[in-house]
Amino acid sequence: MVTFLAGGTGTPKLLDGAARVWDPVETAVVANTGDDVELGGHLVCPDVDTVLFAGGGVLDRETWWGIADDTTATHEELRRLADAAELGSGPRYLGDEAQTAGRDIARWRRFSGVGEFMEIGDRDRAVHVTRTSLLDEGRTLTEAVGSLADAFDLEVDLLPMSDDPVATLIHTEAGETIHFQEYWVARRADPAVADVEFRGAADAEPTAAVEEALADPVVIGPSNPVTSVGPMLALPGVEAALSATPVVAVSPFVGEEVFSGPAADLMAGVGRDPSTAGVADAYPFADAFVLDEDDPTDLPDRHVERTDTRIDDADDAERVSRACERALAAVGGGEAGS
Ligand code: FO1
Ligand code: CA
Repeated sequence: MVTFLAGGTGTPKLLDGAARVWDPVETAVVANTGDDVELGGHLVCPDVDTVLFAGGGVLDRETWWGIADDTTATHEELRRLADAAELGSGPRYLGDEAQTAGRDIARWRRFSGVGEFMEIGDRDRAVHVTRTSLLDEGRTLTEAVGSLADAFDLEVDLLPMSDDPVATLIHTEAGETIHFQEYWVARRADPAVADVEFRGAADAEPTAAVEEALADPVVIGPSNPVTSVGPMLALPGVEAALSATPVVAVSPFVGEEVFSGPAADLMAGVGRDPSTAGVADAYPFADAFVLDEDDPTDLPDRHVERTDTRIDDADDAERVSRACERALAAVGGGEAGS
């Protein structure tokens, strides 16, 4: 058995080749839910859904979110209605504390559907309607995602990190507090980041299924350590569980160069070195690292495997997966060379 921690695009790209190395039926994928938003009444779980759609063979691989060739008729009509009625544009937070049973957390991820600031495809929306309806019927998020995984014929066990809400909030240098999706989608990662907060994480729990999965050897793909992996590490008990099991992490950096995305700005924003060395500091529990062959970083107290870590296709993902497998074998997490 092996468990991946997934968020953003880094680990999902690695998973494309992981099935050639580890039996997908014996693979668990714990997905970040700090990016989740309730938008127009529907719970959108971007990092869960990237794994869901990739595993189901329907992911839009240009963007690494949403469903390939999806239509956007409903989204366009939502925009048209807002324009026509001059309702304005951009994210609109819903702050009704009465609906949140005194918990401040939910409203930080709850947005009006007016003008729909994120583009939700028509088929993608069907997933959000189904998920939200299952929650409304009393299922947990883990159960709802399990049903969606059945619908997409997923082989891996896809586990949201928690059934409790956690909201990744960006504190900007300008003094604002905004949800990650406002920072990323509406502001195009433009505001300078002063700090990142995982609101609700201290009161949230990893699920029993996640706790069980974290007893197996763990692979952290080249996901962004701050907003993709950080929310999982902020849950009570997760770092302790990772300290007690073999863990290999793939650096999303080559030295100080990041492959893609906002990882460097976010690392700097939370006071970490935007580099492989900074990732190693963020993952003190990681026994091993897979680093790019051109990465000059020396990690004397960890086992290091080197390969070309750029992942553009399934063959690249298989190569990096094999390096992870060798690294895990070296630190007591299974056999190499299968
Ligand atoms: N990213 C964008 O840049 N623009 C969008 O309009 C957008 C919509 C969207 C809808 C559903 C979904 O699951 C993801 C979506 N994303 C969009 C991606 C998302 O903002 C981030 O890439 C992830 O949260 C980071 O992991
Ligand atoms: Ca460990």
